[in-house]
Parts: sequence; structure tokens; C-alpha cells
Amino acid sequence: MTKLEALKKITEEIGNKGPVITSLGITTRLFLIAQNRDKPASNHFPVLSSMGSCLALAVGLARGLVDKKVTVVMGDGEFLMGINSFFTAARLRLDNLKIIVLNDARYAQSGGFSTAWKKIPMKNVAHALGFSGDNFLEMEISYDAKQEHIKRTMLMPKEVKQNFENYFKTQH
Ligand SMILES: Cc1ncc(C[n+]2csc(CCOP(=O)(O)OP(=O)(O)O)c2C)c(N)n1
Ligand SMILES: [Mg+2]
Repeated sequence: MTKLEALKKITEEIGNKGPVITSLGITTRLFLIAQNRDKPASNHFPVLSSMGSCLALAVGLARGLVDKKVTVVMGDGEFLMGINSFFTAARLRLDNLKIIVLNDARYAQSGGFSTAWKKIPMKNVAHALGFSGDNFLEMEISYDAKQEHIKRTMLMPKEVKQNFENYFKTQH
């Protein structure tokens, strides 16, 4: 499965149900392409550049918005960099949090070096921490070395912040 195919599938499945967080770079860029959008929808919060913080944000949102289904979609490199939050999520047992990892076993955007997930089965780690299929989904992605053609997002952190604040204003 390609990353775009995976993100189209995710888009169909989650619809407009709750907040969605996507990780930096290609994941966010392709998620917008999958949705035919230039800018994020009001419930979509891309984490730009700050690699490793995606799941921490998702955990916080799931704790704060208990009546919402929170989805986080991230690359395997991102997941690895923020792995501490995976343990926090396991400890908190957040039923309303769904973690989706697009595993191409590479840091595709930054040169395609292998990640540790090439050798370690991610599913087993998730299972050992008590995650079920409802909370954790690993999607196996074919590695695409040609990243240049993927349209860049013209997003500024200020816009993301504004989107985030607007979302919360409509929740209370
Ligand atoms: C703290 C930090 N370190 C390194 C980078 C550079 N960087 C940008 S994207 C990326 C690779 C991300 O890998 P992954 O999450 O697997 O996504 P993929 O590119 O494979 O889709 C890296 C290392 C960064 N943005 N921030
Ligand atoms: Mg990757």
C-alpha cells in the first residue's frame, strides 16, 4: 500500500468524526491531498516540523475531550521519536484515542534511512503494552524514494494555532 492510498482509506473511515492530528512532512502533505484540500479542515491539526510531539498532543486531546474520538496518524520515524508518549497512552488506557502508524520502516522525507521498525515488530510492542486493534493500527507502507513530486503545504504555524483555538471555542 502506498502512503496516499493509506491516507485515503483513513479519510474515508474517520470522516469528520473528531479531531485528527497528522505528523510532520509527507504525512500531513499527503493527508491534505487525500482530502483534496490546500488547508486543513477545522478538526485537523497538523504538527509541523516538531518531530516526536504528535502523540503527546493526541494524548492530551484525548484526555481533555473525553466525548470525542481522537485520531493520530503518523510516520514510523515520528512514532519512534515520541515513543515515550506511547507508554503514557498505554498507562492511561484512553479508549477514545486511535493511533495509526504508517510504517515504511524509513525516514522517507529525510533521505530514506531505515528506522528501528525495520527489525522490531511494532505490533508486538503495541500488544505487549495492552493496545488492541481499536486503539492501535499499523499500516505497512511501500517505500517511495521520490518525494519531490508531493505538493508542499503552504501552512504557517500561526494558522495551525488559530485553527486549534477556533476548534476549542466551538467545543465549549
Ligand atoms: C526533531 C527533528 N529531528 C529531525 C527532523 C527532520 N525530519 C523531518 S521528516 C523526518 C523523517 C520522518 O520520518 P517518518 O515519520 O517515518 O515519516 P516519512 O518521512 O517516512 O513519511 C525527519 C528525520 C525534524 N523535523 N525534527
Ligand atoms: Mg517513515
